[in-house]
Amino acid sequence: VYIPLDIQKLIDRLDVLLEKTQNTPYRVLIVDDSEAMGKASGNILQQADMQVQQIKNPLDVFVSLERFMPDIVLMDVYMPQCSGDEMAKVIRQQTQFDSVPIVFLSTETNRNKQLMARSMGGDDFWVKNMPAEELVASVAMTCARYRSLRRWMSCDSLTALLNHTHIIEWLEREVKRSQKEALSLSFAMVDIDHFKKINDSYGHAVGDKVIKILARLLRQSINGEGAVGRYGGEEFAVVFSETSMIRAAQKIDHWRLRFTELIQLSGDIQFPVTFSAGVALLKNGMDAQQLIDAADEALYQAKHAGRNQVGL
Ligand code: GH3
Ligand code: MG
Ligand code: MG
Ligand code: MG
Repeated sequence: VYIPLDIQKLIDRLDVLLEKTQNTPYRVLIVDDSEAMGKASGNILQQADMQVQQIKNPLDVFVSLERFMPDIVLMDVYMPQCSGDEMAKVIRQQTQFDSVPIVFLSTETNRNKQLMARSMGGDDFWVKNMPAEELVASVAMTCARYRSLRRWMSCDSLTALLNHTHIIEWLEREVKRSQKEALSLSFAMVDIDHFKKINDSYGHAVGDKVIKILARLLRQSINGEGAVGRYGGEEFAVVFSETSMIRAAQKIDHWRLRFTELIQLSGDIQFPVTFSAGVALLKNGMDAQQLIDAADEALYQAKHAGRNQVGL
């Protein structure tokens, strides 16, 4: 027996169930050579508050992946320019699109052909013209699952900060935005002083605790005005959006004093624990790597000048 469901109710329930990670609508890319076929699914998903982009030529898929950044790709299989499974295979060869779910949406009901297509790089195979509720629910569940996976993949497990790859990605995005909109952007590298001594004197577990204390301080202090990532072991990267270098340096200097206090309060370590930092400002024509290098150089100077200070 087919029981019609209220689509919005269903989605609300799924969101609670899957702890939807962000409040932005799911973005769905539909690739189908038949505009009418694509529209049929697209309209249903739009009615469920999803954002839909539709392309007829599979060869346009890379432009959409980059600009539209879909949460899911619904891929037709039979298309004149290039078959959907071939397309999926090519998408999977690009590491940056490795985690986008690709689902085939086709009239093909032959199980073997469906399996063949999935083996090329698709995650699932759905047959076209399924009930609207089922399409909406399936898309929502897949998007929620992958969003939550991606969130965990971008986090460092000890500190829950952005990991190395993702803080660099964040910086690259901010560099582009700042250049385009003529905004100030500052970037800092923060490195705990003589961290080896902490590990050697008190053991790795206490060392981990010190890293966590600094991570929490940095996350709370940046407070949405940028981003913090764990760049490496006891080294952190801080992106200061729309912030001058002097302002960024003042902030870090304040955190520097607070960090030493927090460690003292924790009562674990009997000698003062400090960090050094290097700050750099994005200049015209610089790319993210050059900004990282400049902050690294400033950090090196701070260490060289006696540590426990902020270098410019
Ligand atoms: P400097 O003042 O020059 O920065 O001295 P340092 O001792 O901090 O220098 P270095 O960067 O060479 O040492 C960092 C040490 O941090 C080396 C490594 O064993 C330790 N480490 C890296 N990751 C972790 C971690 O996750 N937990 C702990 N406890 N130690 C770590
Ligand atoms: Mg087709
Ligand atoms: Mg260090
Ligand atoms: Mg270091």
